[in-house]
Amino acid sequence: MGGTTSQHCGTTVAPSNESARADEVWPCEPRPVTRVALIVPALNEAVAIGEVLRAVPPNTVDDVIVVDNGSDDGTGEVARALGARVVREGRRGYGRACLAGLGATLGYDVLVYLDGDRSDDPRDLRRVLAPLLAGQADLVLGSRVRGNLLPGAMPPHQRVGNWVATTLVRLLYRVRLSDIGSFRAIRRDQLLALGMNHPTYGWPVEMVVKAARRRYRIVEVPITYHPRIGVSKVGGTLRGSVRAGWAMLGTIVRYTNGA
Ligand SMILES: Nc1nc2c(ncn2[C@@H]2O[C@H](COP(=O)(O)OP(=O)(O)OP(=O)(O)O)[C@@H](O)[C@H]2O)c(=O)[nH]1
Ligand SMILES: [Mg+2]
Repeated sequence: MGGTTSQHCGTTVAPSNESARADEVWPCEPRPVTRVALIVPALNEAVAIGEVLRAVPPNTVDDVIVVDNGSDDGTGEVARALGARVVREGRRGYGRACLAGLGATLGYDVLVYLDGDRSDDPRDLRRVLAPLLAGQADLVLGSRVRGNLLPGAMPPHQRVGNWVATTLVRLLYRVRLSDIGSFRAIRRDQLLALGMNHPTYGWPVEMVVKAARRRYRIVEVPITYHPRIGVSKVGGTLRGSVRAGWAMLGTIVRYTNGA
């Protein structure tokens, strides 16, 4: 950990090159320091979370927060043992977990979310953060469709649901996207301004449509998507898929009227 660094103003620094004097004091100009927190919502992902955390490249984020959404398989303990900060959210729901993660990020500038089942690849973190840190985007979305969708990672019905959701977003909000997944980065203040409140699977699309309404610059970057480790709770089950699809479509329609 320990990502983007700053020069501390007013401090005496050792010269980094021939021309600098040994007693040179850096001027107290405000320097932008971008502090990045990674948030990983996790419900019963003990078999996957270790691999997720170990795959986070060094110096990409300043803090790793695992939101343990009431797991009973020791997910939180595994995450803590690997150095993550574990936040508990007892009420189930993907959106509630994401919101609890947001609540634990005071002092951070940029937040990046990815799933705890190892389907998202933390080795894509730099790629997802890059447009945001370069000031070229307000919301960066990892696109599995434009990226490397590994065999078995996304069942056919999930692809169809994704196509329906992205088509509706294009027609209703005039934003052209290839995918609405969960790996994304956004400035913390801009996320707070959205007033996120979907408790479950509507959260990812809520962020997208609210950002679109506010004219945030939304940029997609290709990412790799693996088959999840462990048992599928949503995409691989009919019940989970229907509930997730319903929450997504309801959320897309809901905010067309500015609710
Ligand atoms: N399903 C579900 N996932 C949660 C919840 N809280 C946190 N999560 C985590 O949110 C991430 C995404 O959930 P997943 O279950 O992987 O959802 P999915 O990717 O749509 O579907 P599957 O991977 O097929 O289960 C995972 O890291 C979960 O552990 C919750 O209440 N329900
Ligand atoms: Mg998953």
